[in-house]
Amino acid sequence: MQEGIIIKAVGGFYFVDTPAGEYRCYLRGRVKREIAPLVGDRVKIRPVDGESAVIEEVLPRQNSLIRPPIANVDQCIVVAAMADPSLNLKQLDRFLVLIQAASLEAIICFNKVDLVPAVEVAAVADIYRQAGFVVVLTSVKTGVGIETLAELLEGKISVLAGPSGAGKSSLLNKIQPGFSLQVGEVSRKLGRGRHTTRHVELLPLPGKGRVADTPGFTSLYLTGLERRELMYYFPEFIDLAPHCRFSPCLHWQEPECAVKEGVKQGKIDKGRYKHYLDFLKELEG
Ligand SMILES: Nc1nc2c(ncn2[C@@H]2O[C@H](COP(=O)(O)OP(=O)(O)O)[C@@H](O)[C@H]2O)c(=O)[nH]1
Ligand SMILES: [Mg+2]
Ligand SMILES: [Zn+2]
Repeated sequence: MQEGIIIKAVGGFYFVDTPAGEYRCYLRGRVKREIAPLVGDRVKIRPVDGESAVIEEVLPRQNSLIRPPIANVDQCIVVAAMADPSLNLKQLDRFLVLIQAASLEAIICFNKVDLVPAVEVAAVADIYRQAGFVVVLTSVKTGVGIETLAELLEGKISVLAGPSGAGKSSLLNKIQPGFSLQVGEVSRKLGRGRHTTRHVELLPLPGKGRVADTPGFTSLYLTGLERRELMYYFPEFIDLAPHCRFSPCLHWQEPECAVKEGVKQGKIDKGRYKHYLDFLKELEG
């Protein structure tokens, strides 16, 4: 038996990467009844010949996402362009909430730093580093930050998220020119047409990492979240919250709230706090 990882599923077959190479696999009936394997699943396979094998067992999952359907994801990189399309911090904060709610590590990549003054980039990066996130600043055009991003992807399974046009495909092509992923605006027709049998594939990165070729978190609705849960996805609130007068405190209308005090004192970014309140409202409905 060999151990490997499912890197894509096409036409009823599972393609499994193992130290001995890639196998085209099918499922044993018994396994089929127990679990529907996902891309990213670690599996035990029994080779039939040099190319094909049978999946005998799906090993326990660390986690799984529904959209895209993928298992054992370590982290999600949110790619936000500094310009073109213009930077939307509320959307970024929304991504950060969704990623953390899915129990994934969130990393922020501000791309296209070549398009705006360096002080502007530094100011935005500062907000998110202060809040406790890992931030990487990149430009596909100048090459700055690409190596740092590549290092963050090493040895991990990653999903990229972020608006169309932010530079997700360009960044991956820069890290691994062999990918030749399509760059530029995807036409509406192509993106939504009925020919988009979106299959997920894990692409191999230099340094043993893998990255899903489909963008994660395409639906940005905060449905399914509890209002009380939201605050946990604003890591900069965590140290202050124990000092609030009320417990639990929603950090909204309560008096003597340490988080609101933190906003006044500039310890917490005003914009981030506003987005927190916006999301809280959204979850009311
Ligand atoms: N100036 C500049 N343009 C970039 C950069 N990265 C990507 N682009 C351009 O932005 C557009 C969208 O890139 P793409 O990779 O398709 O974005 P995706 O939709 O997130 O995959 C393309 O025209 C790229 O050439 C960058 O760092 N600087
Ligand atoms: Mg793309
Ligand atoms: Zn509070």
